[in-house]
Amino acid sequence: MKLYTMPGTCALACNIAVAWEDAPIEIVNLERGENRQPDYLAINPRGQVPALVFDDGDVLTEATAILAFIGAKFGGDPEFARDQPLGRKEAEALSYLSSEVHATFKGHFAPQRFAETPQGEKAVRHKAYAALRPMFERLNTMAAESDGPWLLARKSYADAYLYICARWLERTPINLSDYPELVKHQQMMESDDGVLLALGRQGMAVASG
Ligand SMILES: N[C@@H](CCC(=O)N[C@@H](CS)C(=O)NCC(=O)O)C(=O)O
Repeated sequence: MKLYTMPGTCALACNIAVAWEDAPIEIVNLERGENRQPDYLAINPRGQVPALVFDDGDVLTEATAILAFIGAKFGGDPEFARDQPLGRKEAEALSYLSSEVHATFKGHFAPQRFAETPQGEKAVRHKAYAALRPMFERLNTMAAESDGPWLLARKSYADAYLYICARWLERTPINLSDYPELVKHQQMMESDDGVLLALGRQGMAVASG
């Protein structure tokens, strides 16, 4: 199996899960732009990462679906099964990170999708920041209530997704330091061998230290 990633992208969450499970999945780290070339468009016509290519040629896209597959196939902990309390919470957190937080970042990374003029794009970005702040408040509260530093009671794939979403704040006017639990979260993640391995495989450096 091959997992297609690109520096700085949400594919990092899947890459971290691969590292945590020591799963036999090769990481193929594209350079920016390669995702829009015919070779990759043949894999994912939307030109987005992540994509997981199976040995029989089948392709799975969508970060949360890939994480669900990795957990089901390689994750050995029954507490993360979807019919268990922790597994239910992990599914909920991943859906929130993907469909709410990640989707809102599109207003920052691709404002042209939602506006037709430079002024309109500026307004879209402004709206995205206004929407992201309470989302990061909520994530900060979740981490605080979980007894920290993890988002849930224990380290989960939601931490991997949260880590990359929090890294995207570096590219916005929002400061991670406004969310102290998430600063601690980032530091914990960056002291984790699996995270460091995944960062290296994706051509990324740590944010802290
Ligand atoms: N819904 C998809 C979104 C994937 C996505 O937005 N990928 C971005 C990186 S985070 C991407 O590949 N962007 C490159 C592009 O669109 O050209 C998922 O959750 O996997």
